[in-house]
Amino acid sequence: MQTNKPTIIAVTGASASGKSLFAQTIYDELLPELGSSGIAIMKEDSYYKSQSHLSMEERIKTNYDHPSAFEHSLLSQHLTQLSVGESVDIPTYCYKTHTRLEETVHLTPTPIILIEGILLFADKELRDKFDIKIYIDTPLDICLVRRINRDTIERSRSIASITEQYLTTVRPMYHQHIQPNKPFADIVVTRGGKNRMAIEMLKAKIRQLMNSNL
Ligand code: UZR
Ligand code: MG
Repeated sequence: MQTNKPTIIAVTGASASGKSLFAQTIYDELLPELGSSGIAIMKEDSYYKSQSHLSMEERIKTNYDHPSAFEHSLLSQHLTQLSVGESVDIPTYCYKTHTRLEETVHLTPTPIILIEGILLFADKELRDKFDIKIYIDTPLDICLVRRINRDTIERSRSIASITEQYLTTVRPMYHQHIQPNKPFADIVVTRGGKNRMAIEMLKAKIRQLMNSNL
């Protein structure tokens, strides 16, 4: 039976900045010692709104880099539920069909919850739920190269569609809704998931939190 409120650690930054790798590395390296009842990982991407009511042509035109593309209210509600010890069912999103799938992922609260996503700092209500706020500060040209490699392989995209999306939404929305929220961060991390010192410092902080919870 868990008594203490979970510590929620948010990792944000541009698309393909290394957020997922940063959060996943911390999770993978702490899992053996903390166990799945000690640490959990979530993605803001799971909360993309389903575009199932639109034609494929319209789905492709949707601006997925704007805060309104996410059901932040549901994410916020889930974080509140986890904070009071309740389990949640996290939606599953498919980037290929741009829809929410039937299946959900059941999550029971853990003392440490990592969450990563591009627009986590864009909503005040959501932002206020985070105990530790981290911003991954990777130059946009590096993000673009990574995004081309990733989206052709993992998200079934053509280079033409990636560059088109990049110019119409990814880059402008970064300047409007991601980078301006950098000052909300407690910690700004360079080099994303490859910054070993930042990873080690976060792991040390998490271990300290776990020990003080005992
Ligand atoms: P990360 N995205 C899609 O390309 N299609 C979707 O159906 C939903 C999201 C992209 C989105 C954003 N934007 O830049 C990225 N575009 O997923 C966020 N265009 O995911 O942080 O893992 O890069
Ligand atoms: Mg990612």
